[in-house]
Amino acid sequence: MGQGGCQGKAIPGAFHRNPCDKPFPSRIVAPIRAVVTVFGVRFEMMKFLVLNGPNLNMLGLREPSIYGHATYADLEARCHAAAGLLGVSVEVRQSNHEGVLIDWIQAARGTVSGIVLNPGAYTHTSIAIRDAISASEVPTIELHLSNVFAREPFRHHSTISPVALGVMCGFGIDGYQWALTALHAKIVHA
Ligand code: DHK
Repeated sequence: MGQGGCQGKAIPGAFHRNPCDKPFPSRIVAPIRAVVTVFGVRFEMMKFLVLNGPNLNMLGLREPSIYGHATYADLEARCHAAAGLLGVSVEVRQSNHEGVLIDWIQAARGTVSGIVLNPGAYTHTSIAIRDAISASEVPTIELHLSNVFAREPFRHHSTISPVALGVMCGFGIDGYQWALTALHAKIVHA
């Protein structure tokens, strides 16, 4: 079904109310559902993607005074816990390669309801990632662990922000939970 339609069949009493009766703004695609089977019962859930760019695999080891002591495994666990609370499914991925991130963003088109993206240093340089977000038409929240505006001037510019639904920065791994919550609310209440 095309943009603005409802992908999959909503199950009454599933994890969240069915938002399919609401019109979606043109940039926000329909709430795409992933099918999860629990004890033989089929649930359809919204599917989110959390993408992390270069050096985020070093979390916990890398400049902890800036990025915190939480590890990448902690970040993944936080995202899965947040998704559990929201009743959505989430996949958390990391790559040090711009092209890989672009491939994932492109593949999200029509298959994922929303993306939380920490592009790492590509935030400040990558027109290609910005174009991939525009092309995918998947609502995307830009996220940074650190408060980039309190850091070096070269971190104050983002190529991503103009095409992002919103920006979260400065809250460490807590930000991932809040970004997922904000994405969910934005889609459900659109
Ligand atoms: C992570 C990076 O790797 C930096 O290059 C960005 C961002 C900030 C963060 O705070 O998560 O400038």
